[in-house]
Amino acid sequence: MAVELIKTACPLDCWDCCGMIAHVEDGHLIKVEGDPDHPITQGTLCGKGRKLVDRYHHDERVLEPLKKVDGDWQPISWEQAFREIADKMKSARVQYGPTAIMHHYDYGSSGLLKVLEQRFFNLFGGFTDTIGSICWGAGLEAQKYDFGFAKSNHPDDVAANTDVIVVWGRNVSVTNMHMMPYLKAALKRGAELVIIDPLLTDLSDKAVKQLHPRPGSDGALALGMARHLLDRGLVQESFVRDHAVGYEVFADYLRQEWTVERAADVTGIEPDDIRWLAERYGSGQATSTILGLGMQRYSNGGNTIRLIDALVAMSGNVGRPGGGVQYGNQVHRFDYDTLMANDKPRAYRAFTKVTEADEMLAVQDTEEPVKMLFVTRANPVAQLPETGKTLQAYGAVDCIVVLDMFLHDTGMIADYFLPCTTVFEEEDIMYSSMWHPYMTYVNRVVEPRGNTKPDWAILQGLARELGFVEEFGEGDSVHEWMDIALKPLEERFGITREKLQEKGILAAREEPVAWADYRFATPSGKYEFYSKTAEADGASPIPVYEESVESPLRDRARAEQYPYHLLTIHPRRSLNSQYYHVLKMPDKPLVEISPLIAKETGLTDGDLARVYNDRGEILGTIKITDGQHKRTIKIEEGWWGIKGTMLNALTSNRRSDLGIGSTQYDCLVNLAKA
Ligand SMILES: Nc1nc2c(c(=O)[nH]1)N[C@H]1C(S)=C(S)[C@@H](COP(=O)(O)OP(=O)(O)OC[C@H]3O[C@@H](n4cnc5c(=O)[nH]c(N)nc54)[C@H](O)[C@@H]3O)O[C@H]1N2
Ligand SMILES: Nc1nc2c(c(=O)[nH]1)N[C@H]1C(S)=C(S)[C@@H](COP(=O)(O)OP(=O)(O)OC[C@H]3O[C@@H](n4cnc5c(=O)[nH]c(N)nc54)[C@H](O)[C@@H]3O)O[C@H]1N2
Ligand code: SF4
Ligand SMILES: [Mo]
Repeated sequence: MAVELIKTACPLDCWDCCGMIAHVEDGHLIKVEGDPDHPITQGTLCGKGRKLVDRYHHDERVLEPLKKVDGDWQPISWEQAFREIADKMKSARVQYGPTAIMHHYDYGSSGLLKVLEQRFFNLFGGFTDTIGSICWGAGLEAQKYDFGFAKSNHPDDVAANTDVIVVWGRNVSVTNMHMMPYLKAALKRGAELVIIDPLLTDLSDKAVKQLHPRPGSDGALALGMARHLLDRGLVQESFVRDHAVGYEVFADYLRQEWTVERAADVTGIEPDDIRWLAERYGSGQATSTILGLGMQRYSNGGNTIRLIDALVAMSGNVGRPGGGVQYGNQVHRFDYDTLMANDKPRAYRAFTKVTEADEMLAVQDTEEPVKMLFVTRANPVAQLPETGKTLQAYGAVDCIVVLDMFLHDTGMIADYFLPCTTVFEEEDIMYSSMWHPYMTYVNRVVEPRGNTKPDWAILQGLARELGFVEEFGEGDSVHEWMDIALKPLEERFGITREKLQEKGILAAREEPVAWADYRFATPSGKYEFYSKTAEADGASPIPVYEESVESPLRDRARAEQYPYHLLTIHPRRSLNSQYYHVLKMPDKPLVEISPLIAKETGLTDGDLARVYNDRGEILGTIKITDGQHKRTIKIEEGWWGIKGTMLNALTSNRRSDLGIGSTQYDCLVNLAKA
């Protein structure tokens, strides 16, 4: 039997959005490889991408709809599942209105059609939405104020034109591995690499210098550099005069409140290092600032990104080849509103993901409670901060419906578990708004395993039961939905569904340098050091630095009790919580500490330690790592509570300053031998 090769794309929520080729023999999925025709990812996949096949075949994958009866799971038919869930939805709607049904969703799949969830709830008559982003909300809002939206230079531009690469809080080789060849090409050409990260990364030894700011203090670092540019006359006057608004207000703030020395005190970085990097920014060389999401998961995270944007802008590195401040790339302007039926009159209430537990609990004894919770492409029990609160709030809901493939922490507390297909068993369009502008057509590779269905088909089944299936879309409407969503891209770039199907991969934007025409998407049309939009939103109109809530400089008493910063960063081998059951993992996470922490706590390699604060505690195995910020602990996130580690029991559910993002890295803890 010949092996059939079918093109698809990796659905994982990753910067790279790789093109993939699935190998199928006699209807059986054998393996996936990278698609060499993908202009960016060029035929390579990471381990997680290759292991998507293991997720597809996994023994623990749920293949039948399940209902919890007296604490045990019972397989039921789709008909029964649809009927019972629809009945519960109807009676909640009659008694309390549609907002009694809440929807929590996240980035479990980057498929375009996943947003049909919202179409379903809108057509139902409304729901309680969960908005904001525990992932990158603060930084997105920051870039909205500064630029209009987040847009990045093309990866080729970094490879060809950058002189100084500043990787600022992005763990490139782990989370964005297809960036590596571009960085290597730039380094080979003679570009310099600077890393700004409290932790060591694989790139650390390739850098001319790494700065290790105290976690959460990057805004002060940007301010110290900005002040140095000002003092040395290294500000690009033509940019701040002709293409920006509010620069003078920001410059006054710099003059009045910031010096390099103050920035050094706040960040713990040597003043000479701050000047050194500032002079690189102001040297006239092309400097590309590659931001990750690490430093915006703090209570001051939005302003941190705005301050970095301001530094890059005043140094003349916005809109120039080899420059830019790369945070995200929101160039795929699909027509979501029509696809989601957002114009449908409906009852709508929005909670914020990061604080949804508090908001749910606050309404539970009112006339507008949450009675049912739908969770799709997310594992909030594991991934939302302050697990204790999530469990309490979810525990107060009458019925939880989870659409997923595995019985993870959230699946286990559901009342109905509806098994969905994997990327290999459905058609879709995959894109990521994080980095490159390409989108890929996802062909169906194999038939659905067992009794699984694509998310849209599950929602369609419920819509039929609820009486609005015609409006939702009957039969296989996948192509029609794609056509609706692609309309604006057809108008701007000539991208139609047929063309995408034929070509496989197309870019939503061709120009290599973001904002090269200096026509920004802000209300003024310029770069906004001073944002009236921010002001109207109740935020500071210019970016300012404030200590994060769990900073030892702000809350000394807390820092005495919990003297170490905990960074629960993204894992090398898993994608958030999606692989912990697929990988052979040790029982407990590694807790990486500096030699100083080892000395202060008396802990040594291999010790079992308690990591704790007033919110919770976990157990882990100590590893001493030299070279990371001396008061910072690293643990990779994504563990499963039901397998023993509830990592987010330690983190707080405070919101970020801008963009209702999370503050999961704004977290002080203590350590003790267990
Ligand atoms: N292998 C793998 N790849 C992934 C993911 C995964 O789970 N695993 N997740 C995907 C998702 S959902 C996302 S959002 C992205 C995230 O991609 P990244 O932003 O690259 O990853 P993070 O782990 O969030 O953090 C990045 C870096 O920020 C640093 N950092 C933390 N606090 C600070 C600070 O205060 N200042 C500075 N300068 N640096 C700080 C951390 O030490 C870390 O090295 O990756 C995507 N890719
Ligand atoms: N402590 C700490 N917590 C964090 C972070 C951190 O750095 N530290 N990072 C945060 C970040 S950046 C993010 S993005 C969030 C991620 O939070 P989540 O998105 O909730 O976490 P994932 O583990 O990616 O879980 C996604 C789920 O979607 C399922 N899934 C995959 N494809 C599909 C599909 O097509 N349909 C359906 N219905 N389900 C599907 C997967 O099986 C998986 O269970 O976590 C956040 N939480
Ligand atoms: S997880 Fe990221 S790097 Fe890995 S295959 Fe998927 S898109 Fe590519
Ligand atoms: Mo994320």
